[in-house]
Amino acid sequence: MKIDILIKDASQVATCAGCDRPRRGKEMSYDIIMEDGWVAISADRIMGIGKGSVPREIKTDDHTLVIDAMGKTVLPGLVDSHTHLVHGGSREMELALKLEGVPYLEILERGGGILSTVKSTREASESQLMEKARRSLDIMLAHGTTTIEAKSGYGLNLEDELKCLRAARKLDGQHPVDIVSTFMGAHAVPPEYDGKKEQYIDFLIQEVMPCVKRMDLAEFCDVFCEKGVFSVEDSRKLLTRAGEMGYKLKIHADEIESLGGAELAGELKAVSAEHLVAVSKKGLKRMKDGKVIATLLPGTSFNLYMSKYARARDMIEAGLAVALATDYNPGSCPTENLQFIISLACLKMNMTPEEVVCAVTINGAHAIGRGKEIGSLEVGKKADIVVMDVPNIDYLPYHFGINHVDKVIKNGRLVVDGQRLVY
Ligand code: IZC
Ligand code: ZN
Repeated sequence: MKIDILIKDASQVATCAGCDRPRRGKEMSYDIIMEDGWVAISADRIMGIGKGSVPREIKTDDHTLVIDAMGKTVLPGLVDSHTHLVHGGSREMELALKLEGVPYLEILERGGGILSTVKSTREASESQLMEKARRSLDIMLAHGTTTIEAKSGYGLNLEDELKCLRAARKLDGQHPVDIVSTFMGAHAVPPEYDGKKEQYIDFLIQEVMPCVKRMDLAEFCDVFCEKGVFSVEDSRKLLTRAGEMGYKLKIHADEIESLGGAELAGELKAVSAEHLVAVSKKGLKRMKDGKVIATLLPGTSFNLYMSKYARARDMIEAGLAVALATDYNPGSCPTENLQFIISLACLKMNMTPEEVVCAVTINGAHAIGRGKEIGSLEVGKKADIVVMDVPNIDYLPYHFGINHVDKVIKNGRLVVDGQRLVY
């Protein structure tokens, strides 16, 4: 077989291989790493991987790109399983309020926060939204992220939700980063439905969700279940109908207040529950029973000035599968850099480097329904691979705040070389 790319002599290869479902509890830390390894790629697939020197049957020729990864670490392309990619505008003006101590939910109550981004998003054209999102995708790719999830939820009417979802779908076709879309019309109640939340929920269920599904613009449905936004009852109604329409389910649960979103995720067997900073013990138990992935977003705690971070250790000890993501959005977490999240997860949530690597690769892939294709380095999987200029995975969280990426291979193609985009 023709080898298009051969990566050899890597000091470590984080394979994350050998488990065809999310890794739970202790599974998150064993058999993640292979010392001194190589990976062979043919077309868009991994066709060989191993330890030590490359065996003779792996035949290279003049056409093979040979990457010497001596002193470097090879990982699966990072998966950012929770982002709010497509939106207009920015919210740096909220920084001063935040510094004065005004809470996130109060800024939203005053008509700012999410609603200020809704205004900018409605004012933007589809191509303006695409150009802004494309710049973010480039930053993500340059930092080693090869697949993301992207939520709608800044349009909050039929036309503007469709505009954002179409933008994501077009970018998925045009940009090397793959995008899995989530419909999140239940992100906030828009101004035209102020005081009429029930009617807004009915509008989503009767008009928007069936239309998005018919146009095949989103695979998942998500709800911002939070005090003053959507209650557990609202979320149950929305997500139950979403499930009947064929959406897979996610839920922003117990981010700021312990409402019971995690319990609901377990009850509805959601694929994942996100945030979970204020989750109850019962919530964790229900999630375990429902095999719900815990998607943790420590960048949000960091950026919202919260002293509390999600209790990752309790979750892992309870046997849950944990994924980590940026939550990239213009308000609570304006960063595309998943490597910074890796550092926060270690330093603020006591996760080990092995657990963190698992959480941004194979578990992230399962959290967006792509665990069979990506997230680990094994024969037959898609060749989405990052070469980091670090001698081992411990170095990633340790040397924080910088970009460690040397090369990125997406779908078997070199797309980042020496930190420069080359696609
Ligand atoms: O725009 O503030 N938490 N949604 C739920 C967000 C944060 C995004 C935002
Ligand atoms: Zn979010």
